[in-house]
Amino acid sequence: MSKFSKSNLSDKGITVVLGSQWGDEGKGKLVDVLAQEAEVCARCAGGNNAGHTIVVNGTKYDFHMLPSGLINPKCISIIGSGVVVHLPSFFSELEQLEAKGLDVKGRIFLSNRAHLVFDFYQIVDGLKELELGRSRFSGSDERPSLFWKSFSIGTTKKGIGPAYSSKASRSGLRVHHLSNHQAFAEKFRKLVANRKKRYGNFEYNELSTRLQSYVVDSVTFMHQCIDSKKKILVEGANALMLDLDFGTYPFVTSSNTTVGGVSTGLGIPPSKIDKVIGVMKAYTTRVGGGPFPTELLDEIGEYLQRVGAEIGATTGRKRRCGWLDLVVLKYSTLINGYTSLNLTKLDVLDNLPEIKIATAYLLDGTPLESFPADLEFLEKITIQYETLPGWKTDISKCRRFSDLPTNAQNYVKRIEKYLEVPIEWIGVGVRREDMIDLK
Ligand code: 2SA
Ligand code: GDP
Ligand code: MG
Repeated sequence: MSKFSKSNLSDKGITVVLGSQWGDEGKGKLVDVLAQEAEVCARCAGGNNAGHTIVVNGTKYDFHMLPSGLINPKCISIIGSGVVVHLPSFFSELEQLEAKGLDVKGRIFLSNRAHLVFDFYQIVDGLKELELGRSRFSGSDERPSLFWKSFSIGTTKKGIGPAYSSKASRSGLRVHHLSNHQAFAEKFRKLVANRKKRYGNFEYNELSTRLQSYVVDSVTFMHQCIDSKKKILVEGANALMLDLDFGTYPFVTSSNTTVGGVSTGLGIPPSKIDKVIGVMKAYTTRVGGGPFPTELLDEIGEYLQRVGAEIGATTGRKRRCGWLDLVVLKYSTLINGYTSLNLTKLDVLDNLPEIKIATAYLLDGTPLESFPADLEFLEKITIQYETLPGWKTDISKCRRFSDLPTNAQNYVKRIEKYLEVPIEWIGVGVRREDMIDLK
């Protein structure tokens, strides 16, 4: 039984949790809360570039490739065909969870259509970053990550881009290839031979025998779960502004992190999706390179980084911080069609005397209709901000909307009004229970 009075998950179809900004909004925490009711939790895109941090009963869990639903001992998890899988990381993440006392046996499955990430993809990823960074910043002391015009993407160097590139160019290897050792070895040799010319010699340890008990046809698996009316939760990774098509290209990840990725990454029709929950931070962060219109390079940015503990869960990099950007959120809402929102980390704003929200991008005084495709536009715009008074009160113990100070309530209401989407949860701390349920 859920501790919440009303059901969190749809009983009419699949519930999806997606990042609505540049990632690290707190998707993992919401997935953990919702997974208390879920029978199945699925990942559909990305790989172990993701980092979802969850704190339960004083234990901190960092999920990268595995679905966060694994914390619920009754929840089965599946990694869909849209995910790219680095097998050594898959096994080491499983071992880390087991070391923390989670029994994952028989509860985690992997699509036979998922593409493999090889160690050499990670090397290629790193070398490409080096090349890109160098091309613009050689001989400069400037911090490339602060300049979106830096050609370096600031990837996690987990080999995500090279793996999806191989997939798109039809030379990738998938999980099912591992079941035929000889054919796999031959294909792998070919793949490496192509890269060798440029990036030297690579080796890969075969983990195929160990893997077999985890492998399923995820299309059959998902549709059996749908037909038997199981409660299904999909955990998005990364976020809308990092989507390969709709994000700040080329400063994006290499998968579809938007709602379309749920269908393509799991083999389920959009009509089976009922709820799409957008997770949004009460301010904005971005890790890696690329444009960030509301970025704060001052002491408020430092405050948000420090108080929000904004450090990459996968790479340990400091996350860049700035004001909430409703232009981004509106664009995000258009694409993902959120049925509700989880506003997170509102507590991080507790000590600010005033808080700004970006409400429009102005070009020669006229608001842009939406977030621009051409990043050069961002150089020409001015940002229209609204300033709201802060609340200067610790809200971490608030559990009902009415417990929040009036100024915090007004901040929430302003966001809801602008986006025209109901906020159903508000995060006020890192722990599972630090959540206001507005339903
Ligand atoms: P990649 O590695 O090819 O996917 O990198 C491409 C861009 O996508 C960004 N990216 C992320 N942004 C936020 N969070 C991510 N996960 C980790 C976390 C990040 C970390 O939870 O903190 O630890 O640094 C994530 N993964 C990829 C990346 O920064 C590039 O801008
Ligand atoms: P994800 O990638 O979207 O799952 O987010 P991450 O786990 O990478 O980053 C979110 C961070 O914020 C994690 O360290 C969470 O423990 C923390 N967090 C989540 N929700 C809240 C909240 O409401 N308040 C505070 N203070 N921290 C939160
Ligand atoms: Mg994260």
